[in-house]
Amino acid sequence: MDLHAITAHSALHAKPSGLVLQYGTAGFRTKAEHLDHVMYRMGLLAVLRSKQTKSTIGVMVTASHNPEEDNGVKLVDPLGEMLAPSWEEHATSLANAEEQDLPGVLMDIIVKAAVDLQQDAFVVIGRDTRLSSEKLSQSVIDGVTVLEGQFHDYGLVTTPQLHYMVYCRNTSGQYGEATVEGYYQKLSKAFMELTKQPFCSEEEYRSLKVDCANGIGALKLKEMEHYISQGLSVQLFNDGTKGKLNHLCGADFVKSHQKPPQGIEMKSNERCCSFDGDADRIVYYYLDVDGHFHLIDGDKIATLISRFLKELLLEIGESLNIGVVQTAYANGSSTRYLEEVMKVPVYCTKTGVKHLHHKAQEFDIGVYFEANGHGTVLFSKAAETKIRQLAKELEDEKRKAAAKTLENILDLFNQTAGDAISDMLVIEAILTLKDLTIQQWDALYTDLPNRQLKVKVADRQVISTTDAERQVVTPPGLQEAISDLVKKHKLSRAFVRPSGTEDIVRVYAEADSQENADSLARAVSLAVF
Ligand code: NG1
Ligand code: ZN
Repeated sequence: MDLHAITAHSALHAKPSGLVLQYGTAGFRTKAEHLDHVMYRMGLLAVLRSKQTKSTIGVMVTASHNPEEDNGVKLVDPLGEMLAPSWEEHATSLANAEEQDLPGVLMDIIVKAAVDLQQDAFVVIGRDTRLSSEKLSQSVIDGVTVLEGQFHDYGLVTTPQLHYMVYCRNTSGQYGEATVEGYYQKLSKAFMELTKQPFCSEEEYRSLKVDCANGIGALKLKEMEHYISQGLSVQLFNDGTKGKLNHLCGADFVKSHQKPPQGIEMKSNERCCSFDGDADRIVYYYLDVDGHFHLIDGDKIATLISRFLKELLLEIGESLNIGVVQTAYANGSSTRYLEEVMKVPVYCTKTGVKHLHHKAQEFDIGVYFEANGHGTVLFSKAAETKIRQLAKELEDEKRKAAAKTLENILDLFNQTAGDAISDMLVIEAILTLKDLTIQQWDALYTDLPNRQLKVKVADRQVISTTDAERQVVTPPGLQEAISDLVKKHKLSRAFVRPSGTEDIVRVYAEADSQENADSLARAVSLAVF
């Protein structure tokens, strides 16, 4: 390790003195102009992590649904999952080391994590379409090469595509080929097999309007279009040719404003969906004949999928266990429907997909979705083996066909991360196979009116929580105040937590009417102040 080179290159990516950043829910995120040093250092860290795990590590440059001016970076661990928590701490100390302390902090990590410097290292890099992303990813590469790591730059890819690449590379191609074509081939093969049945050809099912948030999803969907065009015709809006990234469009805008994005033409009852800026989230929606907007969020996506999976298992006659994982933001109606009507066990974890992902790994089939549309379905190795075996060996034709459908669904889901493209294809396949319209899907249950607000406070870290963020621990008195406010309404619930990606406190409230949800959210915001 050439400390002199590390310091010399670091000077080209100098850290603004005094700037402190935290590796949060989704890595580092802030204004792009403050991130150059972080990128260089995450290049260094990725090499160390790669040496330690003897695996390929991913680095994704994106700030997802945040404004164009922002950027961010996160590391992807060997199996395509989020970086291990102990390494998040290393990431934070490395990013915050002042220039002169950098070699010391680096050595400290090497010792603490028992990194064997003689090991080879391989890092794969991806980025979103932000103007700042290209230069920032070059800084990552600078960090990788100064530590003599090998790398492959995938350039413009969606976040879940980069997760997929990491997993493919670390499983010797068993999961799929580690190229974007490999990704399109794997997904489209499963999708086309699912939708090839003759009754699946009705026009109504075959067209979908997609708001791409003016982000990477547009480029990738265009590339993929011809692979799936026999089964689905997608019409792209906000494809980045005119509008600004995530501005008045995209999944986060639609979910938080509960209204259609700008730049999409919607006719009543047409099925529409929105991706976020790095295409790892998706929400659906439509306008009814009266022009009312209906949002179908991550909770309803999870419900559609788990219902479908449960029915398939019943047809196959196989008792694999299914669990659904949500966060405190899940609409109360969805939890009730899953538990009481569908009789599926539901678990609540802290916000951030790494928590949901981890919990979902406990089941044969773990369905996890955040209300904002970030999620996927995980199949345990044993469940996967069983499903593939059933699809091959079952003698009863009907059961065999159901097992084959389940096998294709398994292949269509991205097992590493929430993926807007993969989720969209799964949903489209399910609607087609079940002959369901978007209205019928929406009618599974009625969302409780809800409101999310952001509150700016001097120090958001004074708020700490427990019970998967549903209860406040500190500051004293705040939980009592919230509980008293909640009691004033029917079917109500409210909680607050410090955001892991923005310098704000988030307030969530739901109640029996929109007016009550709004006023509860406002009252709770005042209590936070
Ligand atoms: P924070 O800022 O910690 O609430 C937000 C989302 C998360 C997750 C991350 C990462 C909400 C309420 N929070 O986290 O679900 O997606 O961003 O992108 O939607
Ligand atoms: Zn995202």
